[in-house]
Amino acid sequence: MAITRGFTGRRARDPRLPPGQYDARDEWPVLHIESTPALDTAQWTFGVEGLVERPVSWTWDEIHALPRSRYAGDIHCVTTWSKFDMTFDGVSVDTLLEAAGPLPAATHAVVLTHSGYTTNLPLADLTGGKAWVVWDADGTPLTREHGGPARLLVPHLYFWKSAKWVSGLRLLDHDEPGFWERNGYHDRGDPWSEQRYQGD
Ligand SMILES: Nc1nc2c(c(=O)[nH]1)N[C@H]1C(S)=C(S)[C@@H](COP(=O)(O)O)O[C@H]1N2
Ligand SMILES: [Mo]
Repeated sequence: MAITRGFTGRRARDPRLPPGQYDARDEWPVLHIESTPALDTAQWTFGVEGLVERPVSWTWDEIHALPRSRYAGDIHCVTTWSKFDMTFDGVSVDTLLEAAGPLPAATHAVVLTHSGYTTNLPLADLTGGKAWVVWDADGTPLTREHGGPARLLVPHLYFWKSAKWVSGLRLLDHDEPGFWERNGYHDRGDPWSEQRYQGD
């Protein structure tokens, strides 16, 4: 019996998979450096500060009163796992920035968290429908280890930009490296260009 290997046995690489990544399928790894904080939604706040017309801070109830926004799509971690077709619900960072009114001088942001982790982004990567503060993943509240009650979501960049237990954004007129960016990770982290480490 003739066996034609290759025609049925090999699957094409999924075009949604950036270079060097694998499909984690049902697994959603948990990765963070600090210990998981126990944050009560009654105490949780999110603020926009720095180079803005009016610093704004929202409580849990206040941020839920803003227009909802959903991301449906893929996420990519620098440790090489990707997950397809996730949904996250929350509010668009555009909505939050609009309320604070970024000053013309603002070009970058440092993302702040309730647990001390930081990461940095050009404002252009946080605006235009590309970034969210989210509290639901795949229709259920974010678990504490995945950043609950709420985390940042910047899915077009490697997942270390998506700070868990997010507490706010500080707008700056310059780039200021966050935790991993000071410790060898790439400043921007575009998975499609494999910007994993400094010098990539
Ligand atoms: N507060 C905080 N957020 C963080 C991190 C962290 O160490 N602390 N690690 C980042 C990294 S490197 C990754 S890959 C993702 C992992 O998110 P997950 O555990 O929900 O998969 O969280 C990001 N956000
Ligand atoms: Mo990561």
